[in-house]
Amino acid sequence: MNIIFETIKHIAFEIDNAIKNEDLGYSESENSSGEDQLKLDVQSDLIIEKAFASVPIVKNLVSEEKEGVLTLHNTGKYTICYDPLDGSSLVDVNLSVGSIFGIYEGELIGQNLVASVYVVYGPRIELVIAQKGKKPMLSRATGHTFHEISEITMENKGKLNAPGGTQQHWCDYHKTLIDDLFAEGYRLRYSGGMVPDLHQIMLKGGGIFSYPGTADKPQGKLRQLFEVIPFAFMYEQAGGEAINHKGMRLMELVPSHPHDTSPCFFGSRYEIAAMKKAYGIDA
Ligand code: FDP
Repeated sequence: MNIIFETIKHIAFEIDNAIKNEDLGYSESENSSGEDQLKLDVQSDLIIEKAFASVPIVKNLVSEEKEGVLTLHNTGKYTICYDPLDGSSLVDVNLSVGSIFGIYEGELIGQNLVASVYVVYGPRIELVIAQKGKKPMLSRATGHTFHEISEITMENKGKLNAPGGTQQHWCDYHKTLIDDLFAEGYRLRYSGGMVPDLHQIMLKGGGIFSYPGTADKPQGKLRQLFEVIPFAFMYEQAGGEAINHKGMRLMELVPSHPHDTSPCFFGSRYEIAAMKKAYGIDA
């Protein structure tokens, strides 16, 4: 597994370099979800594919930017599902973006995720690794080296509220949840980049990030294999919780297609309990 983590560190520097120096325009293609691809999306995807091509333990790659599964090494053990540049539409306004990696062993279902990693490209490059039975570990880059900073532990209750999805299409009980949290003193923190938004909530102790199902997107927007399950694992390992609109752990998701999405709620215990109450889910 360490070889995978080391490869991701190498990838992080290459993608950071591309973000800082390459063309920010659109490519001529769309990804599997029908979104226009930036040249940077395509380039980041290629950087990752090239890097894992020389890591025999990696059997398959599944990318947010590609349809289907790419087999690299038939004798490999792990499938890496990744979003090469999450929130890439924020690069042109110079906000933080990220890469997310879910490492699965066997069938691509939540309970087969064995580790997850994300990278935040912000004023500094930060990387968080989560493994079973351990608190997520935050590392920060200085020069071309990552240094471990600290384990991440979420508090029981936080102060931040990151509400995704178009408000116009929220259902009444979701609106009530969000309004009640603000009425309790929660502060709005939503940049439109899942990685920095979830990173901020974890590092500041807690809060809630939600991307619900809405009238226009009943299954939400965020992809199960590349975004939802890897972050659900992070939050659970940090002492938080991650559930869907029915109260099911996101780690129990069984995607039927690599690009399936799911409504999702990530938070500390207090805010997830508030969400369950607002949604009428038995505790
Ligand atoms: P983006 O489309 O820019 O890649 O992955 C999807 C994502 O960003 C997340 O990073 C982000 O949290 C979400 O979409 C933002 O969606 P909204 O614009 O609907 O808030």
